[in-house]
Amino acid sequence: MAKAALGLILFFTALPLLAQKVEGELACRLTKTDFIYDCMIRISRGGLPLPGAAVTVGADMPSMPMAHNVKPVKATPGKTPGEYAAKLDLEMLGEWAVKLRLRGPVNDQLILLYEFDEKGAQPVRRGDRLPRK
Ligand SMILES: [Cu+2]
Repeated sequence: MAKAALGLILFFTALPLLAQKVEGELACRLTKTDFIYDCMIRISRGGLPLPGAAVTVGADMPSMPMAHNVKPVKATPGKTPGEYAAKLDLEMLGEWAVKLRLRGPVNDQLILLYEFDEKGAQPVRRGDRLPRK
């Protein structure tokens, strides 16, 4: 009885999360110009590509609050559904919090922590995530 109730609770709490969870990932390449990266952003909802969103991309350095002022740019739809392209003009190498603002099929905001180096960008894996703002 208790087990069934627990199962029911898990079902109702997990289902909307799985169905709605919006996730993003970046694939970036440093261009010939210092600190300007060509980025492909992949956005999914519930594991499926999410096309048709208006995506604005900003960036900030968590370790240097107020030190940078990167102007948010609009991403353009890529060749594949759920892909968006943006050029990020970052001011230095290091760990950046890339902020994605989504409008359209979903209104959401994602913050992706990436380490930017001479080649591209790698996700920063940590136990805890930055809180959503
Ligand atoms: Cu900095």
